[in-house]
Amino acid sequence: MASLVHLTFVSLLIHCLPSTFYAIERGIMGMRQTCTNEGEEVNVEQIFNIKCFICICKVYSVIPEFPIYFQDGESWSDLDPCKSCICHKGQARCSMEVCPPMNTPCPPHMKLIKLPGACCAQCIESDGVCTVFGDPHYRTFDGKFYSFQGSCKYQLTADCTGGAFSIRVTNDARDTKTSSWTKTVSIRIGDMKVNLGEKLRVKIDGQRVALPYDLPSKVIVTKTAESVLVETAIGIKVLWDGNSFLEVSAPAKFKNRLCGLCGNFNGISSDDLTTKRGRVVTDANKFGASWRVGGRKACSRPNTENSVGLGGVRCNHRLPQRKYRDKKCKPLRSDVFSACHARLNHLMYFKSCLVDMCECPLKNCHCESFTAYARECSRLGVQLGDWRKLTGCHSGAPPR
Ligand SMILES: [Ca+2]
Repeated sequence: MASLVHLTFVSLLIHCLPSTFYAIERGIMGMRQTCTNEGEEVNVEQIFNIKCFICICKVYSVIPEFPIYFQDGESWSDLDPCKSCICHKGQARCSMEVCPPMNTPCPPHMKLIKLPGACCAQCIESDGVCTVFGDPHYRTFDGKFYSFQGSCKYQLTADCTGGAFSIRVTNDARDTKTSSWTKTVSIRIGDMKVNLGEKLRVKIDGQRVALPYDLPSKVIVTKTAESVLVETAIGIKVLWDGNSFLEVSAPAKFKNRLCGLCGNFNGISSDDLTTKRGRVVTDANKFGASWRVGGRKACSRPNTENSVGLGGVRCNHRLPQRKYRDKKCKPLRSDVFSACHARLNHLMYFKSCLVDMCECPLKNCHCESFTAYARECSRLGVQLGDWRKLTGCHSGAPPR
């Protein structure tokens, strides 16, 4: 006689602790469930493979096939720079960062920049820019304007604290009595020398190089139709048009460390005419001469007193020319540049233009001030339109 066998299952009360849940274990993937029955009590008639598991969060990132798992209480913010999350009982609880609008103004000398990996753009100290243009006029890192027509070799700028770099310029009088133009630019970064010569020729450690030139982790030199750009690994950049426009950019880490014709980069323009001996002067010629380097043989006008020009006063006796100079420089005050007038005073550029027109062995000397003004406007975020076409200035450094 057959007997009936009654299988009796053990009834088990499951009560998982907070932040845990019960589930049937199905290999490792069985764990990857959320806390749906967290804290519930259940009677189960099957004890095999029933367990309490810690609640975890399953989060999909860039690659959906490979979700990321977080333990209860674990937080993360590296999957999305704008989102920070915490795993709470199997659910990701996230808070989103709200960014200020992109046109939020920054304090002076700062720029709104979104850094890689950051959620919002933030005000970051902009690079300091020193500009040399015309015959020549200087606008220092701290925004001080002056004219200095010395025709020797000078320290334009250098890291006077750490000695990381120096930039020297040799000026040429081009057979004029009182003017000068940048002839060569010598950049030293550590033990490497980059020399920018006439016709945009570039030498590195004395050897002529073809452009573009890339020395990894040291320097990149590129050339456009009208200028050469040297970008160094320490952040110093030099742009030169081979003629009359030179621009040096220095990152904020060099603040208070520089000295030379481009000033000390301490954010204060009034102390920029500090001589090599540390005296603050008002005479640009005294200041400039103090930064002369090399011997007399580097001077192209050796017989003139201090090899220095007479600055803006030399045109005063040439009044008949005044109308012509005014006419040539007038676009700076006109609608061509009006979009920028509220952001950047054009007066110093206009005065520089008048000086450049006094003694102009080349064509279009007035364009040099226009180029310098347009580039500074561009840095301030002002769109000018095609000012070159409107003014007939086709040479010089390209606008950014
Ligand atoms: Ca200063």
